[in-house]
Amino acid sequence: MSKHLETLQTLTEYIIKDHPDLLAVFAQIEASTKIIASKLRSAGLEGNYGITGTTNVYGDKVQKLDDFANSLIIKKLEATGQIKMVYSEELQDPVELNKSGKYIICMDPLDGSSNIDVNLNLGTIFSIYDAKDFENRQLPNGDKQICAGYVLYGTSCMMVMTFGDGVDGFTLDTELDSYFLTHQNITMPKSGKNYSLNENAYNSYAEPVQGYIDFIKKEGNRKTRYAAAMVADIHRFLIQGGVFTYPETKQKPKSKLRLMYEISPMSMIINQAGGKSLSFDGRKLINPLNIIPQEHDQTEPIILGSKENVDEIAKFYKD
Ligand code: AHM
Ligand code: MG
Repeated sequence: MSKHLETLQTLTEYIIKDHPDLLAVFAQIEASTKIIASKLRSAGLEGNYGITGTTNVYGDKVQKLDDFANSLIIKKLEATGQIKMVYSEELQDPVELNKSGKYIICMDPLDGSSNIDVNLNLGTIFSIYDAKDFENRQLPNGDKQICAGYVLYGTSCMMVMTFGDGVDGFTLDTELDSYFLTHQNITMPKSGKNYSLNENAYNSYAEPVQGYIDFIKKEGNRKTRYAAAMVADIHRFLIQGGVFTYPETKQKPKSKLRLMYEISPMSMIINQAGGKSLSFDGRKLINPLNIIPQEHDQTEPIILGSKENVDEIAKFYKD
């Protein structure tokens, strides 16, 4: 073996060293994501493609593996005894696991579900909050996250996370069944040529977004990168630079992506890696981490990525 794995910190060592209170929680997130990764690899063989026949709170058809990932993570988290509430993209209502639990978890158990049946990239997104900060079922707001992370189920399985002090990435060694710290202190490029945006919606975008699309088309040296899984696009941009957008449209001023499950955790990660994240409140661009959720399934427009790319788009909102 030429991997020098003995020189790399494991996820467990990393958590023991700096966040020992979260050891049980991370042990269970780790276990869940390893099982999900394995289920995804064998989905075609085990007949796990396809839908359950139900729809979620957003009207999306729930895939069998969406349901599997959601139930699995909740069950694993419950076993820690430390989780007060779980809010999930796949739950109609949040679940209370332990009244006196120390933490609140928000998650998108399987992001990019349209990729399941075609064997493409998927992710799990999670946020951890201190339950003390949110009495009486007050919804957690992004700037109070104590940790935000995602797992990318790609050619390798990777966990990327921040505790508010930089971003680190761990790669799963499937032979040893452990995550190893392979990407320390990820700093994203200040700008990049990549962008993720559904240009087919051009006619329904508002003027600033149309202006930006016209501008980059005229310039002619950008690269569209659309994985249909936010985790995959963001991971690319974190490493290579670029900008991810899911903006407001005339028909849907609140766009599609979920504040508590997708926007808040990804914004914290991007900010911690030196990037930038903006939402739009209908009048002006705002920091999405300052939005106080009114509903757990609230959606918001989002632009996030390399700082210069985000600032470039922001100019079209000012003009
Ligand atoms: P999901 O969590 O239901 O899978 O939806 C979220 C995904 C994002 O990951 C991705 O960026 C976006 O939806 C793609 O949307 P669309 O399929 O409308 O292009
Ligand atoms: Mg999602």
